Amino acid sequence: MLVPIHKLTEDIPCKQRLDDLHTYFKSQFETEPDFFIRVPGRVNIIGEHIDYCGYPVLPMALDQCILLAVKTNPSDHFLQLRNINPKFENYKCDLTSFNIDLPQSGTGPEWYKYFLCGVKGVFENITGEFPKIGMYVALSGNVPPASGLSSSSALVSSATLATAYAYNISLDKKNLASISAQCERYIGTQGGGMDQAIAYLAKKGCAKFIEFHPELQASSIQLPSNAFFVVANSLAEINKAATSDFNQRVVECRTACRILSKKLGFNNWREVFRFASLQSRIGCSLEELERLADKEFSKENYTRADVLKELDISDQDFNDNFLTPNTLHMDSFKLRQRALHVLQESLRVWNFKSTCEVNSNESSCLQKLSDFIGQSHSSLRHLYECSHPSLDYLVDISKEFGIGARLTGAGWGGCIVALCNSMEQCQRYIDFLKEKYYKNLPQAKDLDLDNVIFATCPQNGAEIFVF
Ligand code: ADP
Ligand code: NG1
Ligand code: MG
Repeated sequence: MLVPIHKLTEDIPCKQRLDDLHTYFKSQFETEPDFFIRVPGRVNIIGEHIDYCGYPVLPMALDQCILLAVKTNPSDHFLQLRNINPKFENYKCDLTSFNIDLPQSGTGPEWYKYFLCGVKGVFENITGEFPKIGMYVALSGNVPPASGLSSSSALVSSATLATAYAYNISLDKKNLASISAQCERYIGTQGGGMDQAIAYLAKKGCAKFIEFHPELQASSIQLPSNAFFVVANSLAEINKAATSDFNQRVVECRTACRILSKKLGFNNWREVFRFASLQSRIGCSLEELERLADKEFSKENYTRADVLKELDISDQDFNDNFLTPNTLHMDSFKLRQRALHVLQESLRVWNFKSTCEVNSNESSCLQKLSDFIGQSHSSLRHLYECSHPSLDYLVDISKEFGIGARLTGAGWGGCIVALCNSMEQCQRYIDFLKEKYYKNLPQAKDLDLDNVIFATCPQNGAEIFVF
């Protein structure tokens, strides 16, 4: 399936933003763009921190998206980037020689480095020598950044798509999703591919069940017609590439998986670092793997020495081949808790999917879905420890209101997603959170609440627009 190319018509939902971007592009570059790109953010309904373990997830695309206006310039080889939001500085580089060097610590990478990830990803997929052509690019984004709605992957995927189209390489959606997932890792985080997959493969009206093992696959899930989703931003921002929290969880999962593989006597245990691969090799159910993890990981906390002993490897080997540059300091590993979260969360995704499939729009069905959502948050909070006090508070007050909610995206800040049973309930719930949460924030009067708390339904994936 190829990324669709549409004519710019009047009935495009983001037409006004495209028009504004068009005007901005002309003011910046004094020329017309050749084409436009739209790539959506996403909300993950259930299945958190399991994509990088090879397990399926269940996201849907949002209205909020990254838009690009692009013109290629075969007469030079410079990338010139502008952002309609003046907070983000202009950028220019030579496409024949650029680097994505990352800041040592503290603040996250500069915004344009996410764009460079996409360019680099495409370049690596063109074989042989090829001439570099210049690109003028203007960007407009309204996915709340650093909030778990995948602004980063919408940005990286938009750059991949723009570069692929400019360089005339295949517009196959799965191929582009895989390239985008791989190249976003140049930003320093070892993500699993959910965000880039939904960015390309999303379909209006459906959530997607996205599988990664043995290969990328997306099938449509018809949500019950009485299921309505609200996204609420805690406003605690967290740039995932600015801290090592995300990669620490990835490392804990990979380590737990390798230890189990070794205990089970697999000779190539080093290569078995995703639970989904281990499960296929054993040929067992998720429940059986969970029982195994429960039995084998008896400690609440594993020190580095414990891990080295379990794997029978040296400290040097561990640093060189198991850790990432920003997790070299790790000396505490909660293997049991992380493994149990991953396996139980994966089971919840399957149960959520089958509940949707047998659904008769009865309230008992919605109650079940709501329970899975509540259990997911609790597991992320207690076993995976990636929540934030503001997220926990939002989930707790939602429960008081009778609504199941959970953190969505990587966590440590960002948004919750909540399940309501009607548009009317969405509106009452939104009003309730405005009163109970947003009104009390110090920045209350400056908030654009429509982009902070909103009802949402599944949108299409990436598209190209031409004149
Ligand atoms: P998210 O959960 O939104 O994916 P990340 O921490 O992974 O959060 O990525 C957020 C980063 O992506 C921002 O700090 C910024 O560098 C970049 N980004 C997101 N949206 C935009 C935008 N509209 N313009 C420029 N950069 C953006
Ligand atoms: P966000 O919150 O969008 O940065 C991250 C990962 C996903 C997935 C989720 C947790 C990236 C690009 N994205 O999302 O792959 O692991 O966390 O479920 O690393
Ligand atoms: Mg991200």
